[in-house]
Amino acid sequence: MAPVTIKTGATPPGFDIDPFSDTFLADPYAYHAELREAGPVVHLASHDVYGMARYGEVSDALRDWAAFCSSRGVGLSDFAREAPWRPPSLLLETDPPVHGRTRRLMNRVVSLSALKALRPAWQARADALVGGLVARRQIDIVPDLAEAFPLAIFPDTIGLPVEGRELLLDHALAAFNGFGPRNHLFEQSHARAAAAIEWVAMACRRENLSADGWGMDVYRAADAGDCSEDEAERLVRSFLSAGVDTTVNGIGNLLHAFALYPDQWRALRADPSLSRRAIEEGLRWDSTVQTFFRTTTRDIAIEGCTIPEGSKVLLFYAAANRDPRKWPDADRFDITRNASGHIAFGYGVHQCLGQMVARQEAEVVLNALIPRVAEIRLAGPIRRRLNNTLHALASLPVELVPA
Ligand code: QZP
Repeated sequence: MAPVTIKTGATPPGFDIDPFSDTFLADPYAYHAELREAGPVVHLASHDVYGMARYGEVSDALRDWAAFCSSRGVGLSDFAREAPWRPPSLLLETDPPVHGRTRRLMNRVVSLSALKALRPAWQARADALVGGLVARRQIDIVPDLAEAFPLAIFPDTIGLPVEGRELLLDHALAAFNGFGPRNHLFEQSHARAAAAIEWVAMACRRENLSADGWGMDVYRAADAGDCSEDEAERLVRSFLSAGVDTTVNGIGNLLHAFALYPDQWRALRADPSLSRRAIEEGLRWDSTVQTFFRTTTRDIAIEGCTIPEGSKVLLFYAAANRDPRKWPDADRFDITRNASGHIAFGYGVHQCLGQMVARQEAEVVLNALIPRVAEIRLAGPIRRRLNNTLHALASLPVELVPA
């Protein structure tokens, strides 16, 4: 019998470009295609970590929380080797069974009935805000709408102090840069966010929360014995870390897509029942959260290559969401497509706790724009706000052409 060589343990193909470099972050989609084509798993030489960018492999890894764990951090830093820059999140940076307890508690706070109750007030705020913007005609979508709307409703939803709320934006940008390497984005945003981090720590304490917000609901869960007082404080911090810049850039990226594809805006106006599909397609086409890491708890074999135990693996959610193996004509923004199955909100046990909040925010904003705005016309060059984790805009100047 002829000897058979079974090839295992091979090293994945190398990829030299730093995925946290300015050039990569400024235009990630060009590099995502290269990453997907290089193989199902690559070795990212710039940080000696592994990377996966195809839909199948990224979603398989997200499903397998035991082999691809979160408790060693979902950033580049391995909590088993380095102390985290802040106390770990009790949701994001935990594994089952610890995760299940905090997650269930938070799921009860962010309930569908809680959201439904908020919707009329959110719609009224969106209508008033957009009405004023259409009257001005020339606006910058990022500060004037994408930042202004979430800041108008989310702090009230949590029950935060009024003074200093705008610091939430800097706080979360630093948190999201904190998942990357200690590059200039990390250092600059953290230097800038010192006051914001202090404000958030203050705002999360029981005595600073109003009686009718989701923050106090978390403390009520502590009173009922579902978590400790210290855990409640850290869970409220999760709302503030996760709930602001994500929805800001989700709304910004969606409206940017409509500015680039005026035919899609016309299609939405012709059939506003497409707005839910449009939101999912916006998330698929330009995913706010571009990447997160996992850490392997054992050797992982993928098509003859091995990822050793204890490796950091960078999962490119945004690349998976444009994988042509999964999505026909993947680079096209098409609000009539069925984008369900996208992993912009992640997948598996950690799938976004706030996804229904994000969707409701986007929906009321679209509801406000559809009857009032005939066209979202680009009126100048966009500026990006480079971030190690988020695909973010600093400026999106447009003319809102009145309907
Ligand atoms: C989740 C936390 C919003 C997610 C994309 C990421 C996230 C960030 C922070 C936290 C949770 O602090 O719990």
